[in-house]
Amino acid sequence: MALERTLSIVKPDAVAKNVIGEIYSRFEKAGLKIVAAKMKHLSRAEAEGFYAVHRERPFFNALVEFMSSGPVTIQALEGEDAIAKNRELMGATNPKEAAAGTIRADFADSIDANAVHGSDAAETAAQEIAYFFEPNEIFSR
Ligand code: RTP
Ligand code: MG
Repeated sequence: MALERTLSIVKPDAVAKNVIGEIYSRFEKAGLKIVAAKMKHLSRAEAEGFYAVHRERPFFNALVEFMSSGPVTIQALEGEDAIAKNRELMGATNPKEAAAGTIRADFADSIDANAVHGSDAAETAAQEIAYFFEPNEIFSR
């Protein structure tokens, strides 16, 4: 197992539902440490840049619209197998398909408003963390 970092976002729907703490608590109980954190209302351009890999997808516009619709919290999580562990805690993209007890099963309303983002691989995790955090904003523990 490798010590990894991953980029996590609590999306606008979950911030509006007042469950930031509940979600942070799941990370901590699973052994993931929050090593960087901020709250931000993404501009359209910031959301477009973040999800640039999905630019050609039919859902891109809706995704950007949603991600810039209200404040989010952005955090870097650190731990053994952090990338896969976070994806496991999140559950499937579509909350209807998410396993019981996952964040999306418990807090997401739809495939668009699905509560959280998590990096999907080591390379994207590094890029995504660098997109939002300067090295001196990350506190490895
Ligand atoms: P995320 O990047 O937000 O962590 O989600 P994910 O890896 O589980 O899913 P991804 O394929 O990367 O898609 C990014 C976000 O786009 C929306 N989406 N809509 N209507 C659709 O078919 C569809 N597919 C994806 C979701 O909100 C997803 O989180
Ligand atoms: Mg993704």
